[in-house]
Amino acid sequence: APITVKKICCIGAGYVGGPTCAVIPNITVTIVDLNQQRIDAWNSDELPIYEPGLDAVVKGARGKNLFFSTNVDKAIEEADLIFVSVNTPTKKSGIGAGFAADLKFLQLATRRIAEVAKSSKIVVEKSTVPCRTADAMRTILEANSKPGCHFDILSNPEFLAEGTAIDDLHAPDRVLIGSLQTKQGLDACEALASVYANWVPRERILTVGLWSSELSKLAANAMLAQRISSVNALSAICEATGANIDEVAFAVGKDTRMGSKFLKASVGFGGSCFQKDILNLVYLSESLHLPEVAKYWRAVVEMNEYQKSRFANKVVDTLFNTITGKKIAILGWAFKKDTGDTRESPAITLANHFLTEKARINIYDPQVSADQIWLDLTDYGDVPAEPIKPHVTISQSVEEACHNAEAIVVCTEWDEFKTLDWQKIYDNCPRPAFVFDGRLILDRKALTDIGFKVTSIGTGD
Ligand code: UPG
Repeated sequence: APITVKKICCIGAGYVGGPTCAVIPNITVTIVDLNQQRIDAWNSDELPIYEPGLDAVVKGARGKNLFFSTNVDKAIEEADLIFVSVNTPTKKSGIGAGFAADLKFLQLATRRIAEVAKSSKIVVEKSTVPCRTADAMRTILEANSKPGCHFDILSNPEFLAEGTAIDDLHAPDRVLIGSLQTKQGLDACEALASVYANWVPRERILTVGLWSSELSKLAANAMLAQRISSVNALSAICEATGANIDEVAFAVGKDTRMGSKFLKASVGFGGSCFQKDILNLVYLSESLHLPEVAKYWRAVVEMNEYQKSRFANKVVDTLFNTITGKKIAILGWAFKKDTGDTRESPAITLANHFLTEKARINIYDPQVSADQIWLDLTDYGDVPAEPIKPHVTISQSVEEACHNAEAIVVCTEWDEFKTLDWQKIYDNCPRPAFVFDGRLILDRKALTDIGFKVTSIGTGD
């Protein structure tokens, strides 16, 4: 008989686990995490992550079919299907440091499942992982399982983007499930497909082999990031020639073979996924003795680093080759709008660059806390805060951040930055007043008419 999933457990209450499980209807879902503080936050009025629409979804389901708990073992025992969505950060030391993913949390979770389970389970790898991880999980589970307990491993990578997570989850372009192509593997695959079929049309649920599923996730992110690096590389050519990157991207995107999305030039891509996944792909290519392939993908990350430093240098150049002692307002700290997430945010790179040049920086972001900004500036405690403290101010509003600023640098494309009272801001700035649009969102003409000297990405004038 087909397997019916009645109870789901999700290990890891982060950006992926929380939203993905919150949208599952009709089935009891318990999201567990060892971090008591995070679970408390999920159970409170103030959720631990900011995501448009998430509040309503969580508050509508919580206590009905959605539960948050630190009792990992109980949730594992009761579930027929377990999502593993723990974090898989890039290794900081040892083999593959700086490239390979650290699978410590994933393996701990897998071992826990093997130890605690008293009945058969479907275990779903949801975290983005290097290829072959599902295989490793399978080995761990099979080596540790009790008699009568059988484990099926599925790969089910998540494609949601932060800032649009709820919409992406409600109407995904596709759901991808990878399984072993055995009878049992295919049955498990069908059980998970039936969970999604509660709200996703069947033709959007793709079923493939384990490896293909894992590689598709890395491939999707690498190819998306590659589009941004391509457009950013072209933006440098535009600046040198007088062409306009928005016009070029628009013209290119009209080709239906290309499509118009993900062609926005910027100060560089950020977020927890792109760089990490590409580096995983680079590492995989190298371990497979494919150095040319590794080099190809590595260039996407290198172009991104170049874009960030190119932009930072431009600020310094424009301010007559020195920013020492000058006040610079940084508008936006999150890696993109509509999220409070700052992982790999280009704003961090820019801020560090400005601090190295001995500028004073004023930071404003509508969703990022001062505590988080300090964690980012000190690389989570690795860099001492004392020496930079006198040079950093965290502001509560744009007006405050821009007061007396010699340069205003837009790092995140928050909608509120488009409708600011720029005249008022201008009145409080020394002359000449410089604005740097790292996201191509400002009305260049309107700002120039006020008197600002505007520099944006990918335009020569
Ligand atoms: N970006 C640009 N130009 C564009 C599009 C995006 O500069 O045209 C930047 C954006 O500002 C951000 C980064 O690229 O800094 C990543 O943006 P986005 O992909 O929208 O956000 P993520 O939440 O990181 O989502 C990516 C994939 C998603 C995947 C997730 C985790 O889009 O499919 O699930 O990473 O792997």
